[in-house]
Amino acid sequence: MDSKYLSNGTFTTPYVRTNIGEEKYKQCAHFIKESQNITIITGAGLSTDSGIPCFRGNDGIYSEIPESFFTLDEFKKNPRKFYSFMKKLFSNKKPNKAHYLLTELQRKYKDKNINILTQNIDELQENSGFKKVIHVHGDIKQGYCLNCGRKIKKLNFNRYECNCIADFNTYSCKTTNGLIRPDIVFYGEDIKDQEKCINILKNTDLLIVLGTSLSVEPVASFPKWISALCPIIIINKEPTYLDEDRMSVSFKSDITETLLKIMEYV
Ligand code: CNA
Repeated sequence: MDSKYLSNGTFTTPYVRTNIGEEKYKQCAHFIKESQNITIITGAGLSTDSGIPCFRGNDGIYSEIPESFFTLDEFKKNPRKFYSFMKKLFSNKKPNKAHYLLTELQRKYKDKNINILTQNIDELQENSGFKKVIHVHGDIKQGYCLNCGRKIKKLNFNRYECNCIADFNTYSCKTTNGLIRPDIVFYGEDIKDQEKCINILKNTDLLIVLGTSLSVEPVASFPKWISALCPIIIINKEPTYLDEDRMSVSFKSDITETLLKIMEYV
C-alpha cells in the first residue's frame, strides 16, 4: 500500500476513526508532505475571524436579510441598498491568521501545485499573498457595466454610498450611464471557471475543505470529481456531508486552531 495513505504505513478503513489526538494532526501533515496537487476548497468560515459573518447560523447574514437579496432582480430593484450592505460587510477587512497559514503552506512547498477554489467573494486570500485562487462565486471588489460590459477592476464601495437614488451616476458606467453590477455569482447564475475547477479536482491528490457548510451547489458536489483514493481533510465547526466519507479526516473545530496544530508537523 502506498505509504501516502497512512503515516504509519498501514491502511485501515475508515482510518479517521482510528486516529485520535495528536495522531490526527500528524496524519494530515503526512498527507500534505506526500501530495503534489493539493486543492483547497474554502467558504465563508475562513473569513469569519476577519469580521465577515457566514450566511447561515444564528449570527449569519441570512438572519438580517433574505436569500433573495442575492439575486440579480433584487439587486436591480435597489442597487444602493445592495452596495451599502456589501460595504458594511466587506470594506476595510484584513486577512486573518488562517489565510496567512495557507499562504505560508504555499511558500513552504513551492514545488507543490496548491490551488484554492473559494466560494468567498472577498479578496482576503490573495491579499494574504496566496498565488492561485479561483473565485468560483466571483469577487465583490470587481464589477461590470450592464449596458456596455466595461469591467471595473477595483470597485470603491464609497462610490456606491451616494445620494444618487434617483440617478445612478455615482456608480454608473462613465460611457453609457449603465448600472454597474458586482462581478459576483447571484443565485441562478453559472459559477466561474467550472471546467478549470473540474480539471484541477481530477488531478488532485489531497483535498482540503475549510469553513463551508457544503450546502451550495455546484461547489457542494466538487468533491465528487476527485479520485476515489484521494484523502480529504475537512475543518468546519458544523458537520458536513463529507465527514462520513471513507477518505475523510474531519475536524469539527476552528480553522486557525486546527491549521496551527497541523502546521506543527508539516
Ligand atoms: P456557509 O453556508 O455560511 O457555511 C460556513 C461554515 O463555516 C459553517 O458551517 C460554519 O460552521 C463554519 N465556520 C464558521 N467559522 C468557522 C471557523 N472559524 N472555523 C471553522 N468553521 C467555521 O457558507 P459557505 O461558504 O458554505 O456558502 C457558500 C456561500 C457563502 C457563497 O456563495 C459565498 O459567496 C457566501 N459568503 C461569502 C462570504 C465571504 O466572501 N467572506 C461571507 C458570507 C457568505
